[in-house]
Amino acid sequence: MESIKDKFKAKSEIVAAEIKDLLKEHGNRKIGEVTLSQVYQGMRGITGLVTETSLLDAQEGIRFRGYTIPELQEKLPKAKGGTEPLPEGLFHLMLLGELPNEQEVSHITSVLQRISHVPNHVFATIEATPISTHPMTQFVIAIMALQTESTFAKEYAAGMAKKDYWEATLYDSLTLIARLPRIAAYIYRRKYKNGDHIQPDGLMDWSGNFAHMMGYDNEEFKELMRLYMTIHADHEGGNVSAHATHLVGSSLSDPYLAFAAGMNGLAGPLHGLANQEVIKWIYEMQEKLDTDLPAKEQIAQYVQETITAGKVVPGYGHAVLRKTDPRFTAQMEFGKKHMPEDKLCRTIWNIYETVPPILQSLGKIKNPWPNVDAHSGALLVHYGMVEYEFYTVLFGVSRALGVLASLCWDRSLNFPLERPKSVTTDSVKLWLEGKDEIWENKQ
Ligand code: CMX
Repeated sequence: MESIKDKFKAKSEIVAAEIKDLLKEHGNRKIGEVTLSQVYQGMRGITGLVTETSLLDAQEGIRFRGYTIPELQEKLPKAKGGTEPLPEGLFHLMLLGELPNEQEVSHITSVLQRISHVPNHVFATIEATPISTHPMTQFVIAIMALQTESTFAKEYAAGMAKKDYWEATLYDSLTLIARLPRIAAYIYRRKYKNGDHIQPDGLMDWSGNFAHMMGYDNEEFKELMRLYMTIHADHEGGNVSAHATHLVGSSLSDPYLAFAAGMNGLAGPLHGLANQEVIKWIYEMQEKLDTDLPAKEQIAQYVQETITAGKVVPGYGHAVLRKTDPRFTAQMEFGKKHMPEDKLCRTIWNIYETVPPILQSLGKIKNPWPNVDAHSGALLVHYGMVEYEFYTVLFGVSRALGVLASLCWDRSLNFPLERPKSVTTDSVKLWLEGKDEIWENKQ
């Protein structure tokens, strides 16, 4: 822990000084203009946040501290005998801005192992929910139960000075990341495997141990988890889970409260829940067409029916991306390498060839291409994880790496309470009539 802490402190002091100079010299420079449509339509394209951990390019996709997914796959340390990156390494990269070597990654793995013990009351809280409770709801409830462990909350109550916020945030973030796999695996085994729980293996890497606790000791599945935990970790700062974590954290709610807020956002079907929706939608299509390998013409027909019914095609479209999501491509490559004949994967690839032109023909969708959620479920089903309601929990465990690394930066850079201006439609009308200067910044 000490070495991560010391390196983060040194790095954040440098960045804080750079930002201070940057704002002194350029603080008044305009970064863009805002239209009325943007205000009404989800603030698309308005730059209003700083998130250090990753940056999304509409054409190219995500870069984590400047590195694309294929670059991460090449450069980040791997598990022994593996070819996919260890997500602990990505956390190091996002937190410290530097690619780690093998030793640095093993250090993070062993720190996480040491602080991974989940107190019993968290399991008791999960057990208090009806078994039918959605896994994401159980996950959020468990995170809230774990909040009793927050160092930030305790130290704040004891009068912690502002300059020390980052340290308590880092400690809480690492503790949460260490414990989430055990919590998620507990929910999985409780809901789907008759409560037959599997103890952690203290010698395994973070994702390998997660796979093990869920009951998947197949080496290939562990590799999938390493890839999965890497590619879902971060998608710059404006997406719902990252933004909600940042927003709630800005009121100095501790990392547990802030992360739970992010997870509530991830549980929405237009965001992380889309991974469950994709498989549910395909299962419904298979049932309706009475085949486990529908032809492209049948898929096209089913897509039309979905659209006519006023529903979205899950796994397609994106608020920022305008090309195929490289996270989709990374999973497709994993599928082509490990399960080229898998019928569900072949269906995903057929959907990929069928859906974009249909969506494009609607004339309103900005991005007809698949996002990360279009592929993930099929790979999980291949290894036997068919319980699609659980998929968003996997996304959530991964997302902790990015949003909590960002929260550490928020506190170390002393970012203030987030409080954008809102308006009413009546005030917009007055403004249009020249009677009220709502955007003239009267505050
Ligand atoms: N199927 C059908 N219609 C779609 C669509 C899809 N997959 N994606 C967008 N559209 C529609 C929108 O509903 C909107 O229609 P209206 O004008 O009638 O309301 C229109 O096309 C324009 O939307 P857009 O500007 O292209 O997309 P947005 O930025 O508003 O929304 C997103 C982005 C992701 C919410 C949307 O594409 C969607 O609902 N996709 C399906 C759900 C999904 O896969 N979500 C996961 C995203 C990745 C993640 O966060 O995990």
